[in-house]
Amino acid sequence: MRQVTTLGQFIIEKQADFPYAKGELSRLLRDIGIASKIVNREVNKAGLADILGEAGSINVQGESVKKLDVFANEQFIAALSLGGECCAIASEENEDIIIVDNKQSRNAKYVVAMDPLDGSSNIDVNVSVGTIFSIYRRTSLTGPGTLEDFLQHGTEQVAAGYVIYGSSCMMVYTTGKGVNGFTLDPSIGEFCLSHPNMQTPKTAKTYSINEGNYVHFPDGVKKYIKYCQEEDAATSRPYSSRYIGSGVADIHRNLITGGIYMYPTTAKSPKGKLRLLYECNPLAFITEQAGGKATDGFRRIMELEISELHQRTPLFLGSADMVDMAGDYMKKYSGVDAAIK
Ligand code: P6P
Repeated sequence: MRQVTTLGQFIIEKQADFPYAKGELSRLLRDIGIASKIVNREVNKAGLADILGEAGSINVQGESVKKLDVFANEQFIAALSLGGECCAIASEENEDIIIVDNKQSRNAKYVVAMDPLDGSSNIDVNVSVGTIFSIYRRTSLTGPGTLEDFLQHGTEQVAAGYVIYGSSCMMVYTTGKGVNGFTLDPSIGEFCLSHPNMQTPKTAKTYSINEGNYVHFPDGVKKYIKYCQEEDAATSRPYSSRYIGSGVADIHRNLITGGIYMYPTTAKSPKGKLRLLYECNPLAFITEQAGGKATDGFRRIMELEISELHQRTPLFLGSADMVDMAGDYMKKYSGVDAAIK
């Protein structure tokens, strides 16, 4: 029988890498894993709305049917609150931070930022969606968590990860010592190590961007897209355009096969669409730990100043050489001043 390492076993084994760890981070990751399994079960039933009832309705069991992003948000908040290892939560679904104010959590040393169900608009068409999470050590000393606990550079992240609810359910996370992927084995209800020490190729032939926004892209992005589309056998061009519209799905594919994901400034999103705190920083941490890069077109994502919980930023993320080249085009044709206003 092939040796199977479950997420729980792996977390405990790796805890030894942190000599002063007393298990809090391990339990926090366990709590996230539990909520992910519950969300996965509901996501897999999403196509049965006719049988199970539409969001907002009362189903035949007399239960109120929630929109899946609301359901996911509630599951992660409940798991993190019950686990007692984090003192505050920031969520894409909540305007303000959520103070976890029970006896055990009040003085817990971690805060968690999350997008509980990224790409949820794709659920009704059976496209993969994901959860993104980021864990910081609180900067406040004791008592209820504060907004300032979240306004830290991405380089201060203690751990980050995503869960992809697709053809299989996978959790991919890092604690700063590499990236590891776990696939849910429904027969035993455990996440099992399936992608140890993930490394993303330095270059590849896939670019991911919503070209419907082309007209309003910065000139540097337009020039880079044209570079990707030119014919040149020596550099395997033209590249392939792959854009699912669900960031976790696009970024997970590119992490494994190599590629670049870009969400630059657009007319509709003049500061970029994706959120720095609970989308870009965690995805950047994972990508860098896998040997890739993540910038806003000019600067390293994880070094950007953050002043608001839901702050947006442009995102160029993936294979290091591709992100570098896109950055060269941005510097040459879009200039730092033009892109940061
Ligand atoms: P658009 C989902 O809403 C998301 O935040 C990412 O997951 C995804 O890559 C992007 O937005 C899709 O945005 O504007 O191309 O539909």
